[in-house]
Amino acid sequence: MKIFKILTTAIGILVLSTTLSAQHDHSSMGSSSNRNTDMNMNQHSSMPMLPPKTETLKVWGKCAMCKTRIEKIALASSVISADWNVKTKVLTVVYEPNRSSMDYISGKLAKAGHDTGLKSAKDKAYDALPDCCKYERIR
Ligand SMILES: [Cu+2]
Repeated sequence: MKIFKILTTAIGILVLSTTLSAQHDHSSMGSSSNRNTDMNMNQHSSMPMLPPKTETLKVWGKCAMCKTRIEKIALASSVISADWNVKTKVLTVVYEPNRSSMDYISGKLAKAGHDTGLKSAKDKAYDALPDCCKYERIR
């Protein structure tokens, strides 16, 4: 009699746990509540669908090689378009504010040896530039 009781409770627990886990599966399969949070997250991540920004940054350089390098670095920093003027030393970039920033681009340029209006390159990085690119440093 005792064994029978234990058995039935054991079976009962088993059935209960399987139904419970089945319910869990259901909710993780994407019930309405989960989908709502997903959608909210999507909205959040795409919310900064801000219009592209156009900004200018002073970037010190000297020659056509610098132009290629500077624009390449900018384009690798998630900008939409980049143009560096050899004469004015002004880099014009168009970028999505949620994907890039002037600080970020500046950091990359400084690492390549180019002083910018926001960041100075380390001497080591500047020294590594080809001779034709050794612009006159202001500081
Ligand atoms: Cu150069």
